[in-house]
Amino acid sequence: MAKPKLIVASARLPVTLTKRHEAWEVAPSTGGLVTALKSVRERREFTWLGWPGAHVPETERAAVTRELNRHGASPVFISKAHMEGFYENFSNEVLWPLFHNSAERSRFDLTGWKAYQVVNEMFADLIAKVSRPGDVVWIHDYQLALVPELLRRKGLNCAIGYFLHIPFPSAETYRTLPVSEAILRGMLGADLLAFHAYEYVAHFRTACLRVLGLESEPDTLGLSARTVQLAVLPIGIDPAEIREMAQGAAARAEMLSLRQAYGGMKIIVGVDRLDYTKGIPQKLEAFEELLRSHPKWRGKAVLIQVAAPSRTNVSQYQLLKREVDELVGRINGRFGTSSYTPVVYVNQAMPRDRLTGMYQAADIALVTPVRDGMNLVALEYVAARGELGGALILSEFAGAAHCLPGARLVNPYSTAQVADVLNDSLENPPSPEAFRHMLRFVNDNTSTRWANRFLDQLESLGGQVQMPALPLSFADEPLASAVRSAVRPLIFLDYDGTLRNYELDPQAAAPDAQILRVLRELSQLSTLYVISGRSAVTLENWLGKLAIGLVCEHGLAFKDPGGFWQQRVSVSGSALQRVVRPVFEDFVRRTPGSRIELKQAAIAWHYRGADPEYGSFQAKELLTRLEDNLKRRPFKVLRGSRVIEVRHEQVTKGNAVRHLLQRYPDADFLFCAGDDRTDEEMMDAIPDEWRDRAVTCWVGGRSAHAAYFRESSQTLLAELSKLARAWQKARGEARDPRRSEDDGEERDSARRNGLRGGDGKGHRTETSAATERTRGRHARTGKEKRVDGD
Ligand code: ADQ
Repeated sequence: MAKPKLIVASARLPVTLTKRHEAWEVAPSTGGLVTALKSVRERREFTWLGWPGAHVPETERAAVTRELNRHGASPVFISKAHMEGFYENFSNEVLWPLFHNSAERSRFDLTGWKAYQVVNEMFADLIAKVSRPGDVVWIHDYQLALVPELLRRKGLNCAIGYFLHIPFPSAETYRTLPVSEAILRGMLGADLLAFHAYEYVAHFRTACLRVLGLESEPDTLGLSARTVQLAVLPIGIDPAEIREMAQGAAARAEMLSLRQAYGGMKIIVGVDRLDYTKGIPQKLEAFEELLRSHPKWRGKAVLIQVAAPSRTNVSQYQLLKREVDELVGRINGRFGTSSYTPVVYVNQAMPRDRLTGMYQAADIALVTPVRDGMNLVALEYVAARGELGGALILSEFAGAAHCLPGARLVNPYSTAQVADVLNDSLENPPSPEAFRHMLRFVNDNTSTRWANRFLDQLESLGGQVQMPALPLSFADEPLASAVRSAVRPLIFLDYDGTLRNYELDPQAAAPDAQILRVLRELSQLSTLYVISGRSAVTLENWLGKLAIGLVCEHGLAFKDPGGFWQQRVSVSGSALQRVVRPVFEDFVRRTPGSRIELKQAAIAWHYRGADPEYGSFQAKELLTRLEDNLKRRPFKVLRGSRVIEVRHEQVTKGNAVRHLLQRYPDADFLFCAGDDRTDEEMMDAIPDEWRDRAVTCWVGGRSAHAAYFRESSQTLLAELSKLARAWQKARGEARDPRRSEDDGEERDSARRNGLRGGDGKGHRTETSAATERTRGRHARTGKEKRVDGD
């Protein structure tokens, strides 16, 4: 079977677009990513999306698109103003410095952020347009961090992968970003999130914990509806291409000319983009220190520093250029002679084959970024030297330091240390063994293998990401006919995360006017239950005025529409009090900011208010303690979002659903929606004989437990509103909605829909006054089931 299509998105298309004689010409360019994807492109259908690198007038866009399509590329046309905000400001002046641990350089600006959102949306729109279900989407780098989540919101049924080419900063630095939450949520839209080094994964996990309160494992992060895979995949280069270049005329000429020019001298090379992350001033200072503290190298060692101009219109880069110019002048003035120039500074991009020749001529490569995602120059030096061997002095703050154990690692901020290591490397021949170690890594971890590993891992998640669930739409068949023919519909809805977004403070999640309106409309047309983990008191306060059924504490007690509260399961709670409460109290004492919540049949330990990392650590220990204490007792431990809850095993939403379905056997349509683990129980409890009349919906993404999904509470509510209108239309009952504000109408509405309880007696309908009297009270019935932990 042919592989699904691959859609790659990067800020910039790997092409050069030029207008010549009124016609646009496309010249494919090379680069690490192009090489990495070369063999993938040959094996499967492929499209590359990105900005084409030129501003194309509206009238010429169709022609340019056609031309780019011929090269397997699709352009995202971005206006000059948007490009300035999206690329120059937000990407390069905000995210770039911040992600390289330099918060003080980061210049947040609302206009840039808005443009970033707009452009990310444009990418997501185009991906949605060119993709088919089952395709694979691979998004690259910090410029497109929002795209994964935007695609998910569009309900794209594709595997979504994201690779970050730059470091992820420490959580302390990351939190200074004013839109830290949005960027994390954007990235978390991916099924697979990969980084160059585990250090970045660790920072990312801490940021998710501290900013979003999300816990994770080293390789996975569980969201309510799905799991995000985290991976360490350091990028590689194409060593064969470098070996080939090394044999070519340009490389050989470069090498010979350098050897001739600096005969008898040791050659140290530095090759970088002229960027403040690359540590060029620090490198120059270390070389100056070498010449100062080890005078024997004056006239005997030369530093050839090639610095390709970069982002030249950004002021910080202009300042850096001036600083480097001055430093070079100072060193050459201080130690140079008429026949010796200590620093040879080339402020240009050099052709790759000449760079290869330069590496071949160099005794030492000096790579000292103050922060770098990976650093390809280090890998290129190793590949170019090959069997010649050589010495690589590498900053411990480059991702490459995690992969090249044969390198001499240095702290670029320590001028004296770098100077000493330089001296040592100049004095002593490099260890061939250490170099072979690095060469093996470079030869094994080629860019092609890196790309294949990423795609294999992304596609191996297939079962998880390509779930058959469809976006819920009551207007589309077969749902539309099922809705039209439903005479006795039944609706089960979870509350938190399904009807209402989560709030940091659970008590702040009261229903808004829209939720109340939708529930009210539906209650007049169906039998509706809100099935929640919340207490009866909270549900009563928030929803008690509506003519809907309520199920509290995951099924402990229920109230029929317009009826009394009844406890379905009787629990004494004494075992919970005796066995679990002391343990929880101990953890409250030991974990500042945490607290206990006592429910009728459950005890919960909330640690959202505790230090996020310490809270998670304590939660793990608490789980181990509970496992020991609760052996062979009928309790279930439930891990929610920053909460651990212990409750009787009989009290589950699944049991509540089974119970309700037995009471409504003549329902001809069941709609059930939820968003978290406890709702999986609810969906899984629907018996087979109900399947052909049941519609299940997951909120927040796809789930194996539901046939349909909606992206958010907002979109579910909109759909439920449409459902109500469809029924109103079908029953010719469309009424002025303002009238339903009246409580009296609500009381009547419970009776109006045709559904009766399965005991043949229907459920009790109370007067408004009686409902008030019983509000929040748990009336025991003779039929309740008694369970206890003793
Ligand atoms: P960059 O920041 O661009 O990439 P780097 O990994 O060093 O950094 O790649 C630079 C490339 O440009 C290399 O292939 C190098 O040979 C070339 N280059 C550098 N200076 C040059 C010059 N003067 N003339 C010509 N060519 C020059 C981002 C991240 C990195 C990560 C890569 C890949 O910042 O950390 O390694 O993506 O993921």
